[in-house]
Amino acid sequence: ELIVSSTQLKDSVSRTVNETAITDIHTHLYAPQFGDFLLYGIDEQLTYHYLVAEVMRHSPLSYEEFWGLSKRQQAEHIWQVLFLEHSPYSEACRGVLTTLQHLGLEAKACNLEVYREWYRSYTRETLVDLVFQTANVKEVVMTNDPFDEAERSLWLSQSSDQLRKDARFHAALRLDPLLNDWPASSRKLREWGYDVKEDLLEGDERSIAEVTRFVTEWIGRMNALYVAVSLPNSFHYPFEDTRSLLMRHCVIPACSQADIPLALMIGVKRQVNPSLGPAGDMVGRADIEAVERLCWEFPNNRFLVTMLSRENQYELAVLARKFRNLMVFGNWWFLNTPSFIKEITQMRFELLGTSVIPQHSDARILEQLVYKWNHSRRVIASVLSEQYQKILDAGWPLEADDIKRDVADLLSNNFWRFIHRK
Ligand code: RAT
Ligand code: ZN
Repeated sequence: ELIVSSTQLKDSVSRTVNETAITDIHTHLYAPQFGDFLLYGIDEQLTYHYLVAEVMRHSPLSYEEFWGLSKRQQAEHIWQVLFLEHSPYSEACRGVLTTLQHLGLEAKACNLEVYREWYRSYTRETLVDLVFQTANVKEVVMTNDPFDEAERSLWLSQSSDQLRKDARFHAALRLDPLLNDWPASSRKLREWGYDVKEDLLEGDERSIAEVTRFVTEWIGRMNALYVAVSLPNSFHYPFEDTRSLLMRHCVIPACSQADIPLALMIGVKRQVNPSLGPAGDMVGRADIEAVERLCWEFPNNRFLVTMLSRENQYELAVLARKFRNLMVFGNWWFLNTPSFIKEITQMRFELLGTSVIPQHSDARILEQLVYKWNHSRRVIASVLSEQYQKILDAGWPLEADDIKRDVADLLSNNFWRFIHRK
């Protein structure tokens, strides 16, 4: 079917974007087999750390008082302050509303019991089905941390086939502690039977082999699609530090051995206000040359990269023009807001055409898949329509099937091709 008018174009693009099932390449969700690890429900949605940061700007409570409340009380406080006493139009507040709307729930219930009651007729499994269907997401990648004691013991106690039973959930091996806090991680590794020195020096073949063994074992145990790390805005590479050494000699070689990419999420300044707990992290502009040097030094490795600072987006997109082993993905965290998604996605489409992964959800709570993807899909469809309109204007004959192909690439296939699976 040939696209001949602007109305037909807009319809076709928005229909295709809505109907194409998503592969969500970075979330904090867990398969139902992980039990309580999978968060859901109105209380979890309302106590999302994005909303905690917002409520503390209005709340009369001290940090200690807020954290002293039970989860239900925190949720009630946030509902009262952010939704009833002010209009909930921030992205994180609006997200809750979009989710309620798409799940068929009342927008402004007189109290949270109304919502809690609704959830009682669902199990983890049936809610996962409902949410995946409502969000039109076909599969998600989890964030799996072997340094988290609870998660580690789950992987070690269950057969990993059991944990990987639900094919909609894939694992990613997250290595923040290893690369960002070596002193503490090296102690743990020793406890777990890896012969590593805390004072890690270039040429310490034994420690290097042992860390590589640790990474390789966990890639295998999880059947990880990629290895991931979030890095501070002060990240430099190469650099005279343990992180550089571990990346160069352990993590990157383990990735090439397993033929999987390394995902770098760069630009988070952790805990600038620890009183806010998980809501206390800040953004900082980072050094793009670190990514340039990695892509250059390891042409046979692949890097999935997202950066937190708006100021880094342009240079990151340009860098992807220079290195085919670099895949830019997502609008991360504070950038996962419509105005930035629009600006950044448009720039990426102009510089990189269809060879990007425009978005991931970062959902921590199951139902967030609904709003994060609803909001992103709208922006992606509108930016995409503009790009297609420009080539129509230039006389290019555009078919509805071309749109389908491109959208499937953007929302799913680019990822699978980049990681060499499927
Ligand atoms: O977006 C978030 O929920 C953050 O707290 C982080 O988890 C971030 O996405 C990360 O993966 O480090
Ligand atoms: Zn995340």
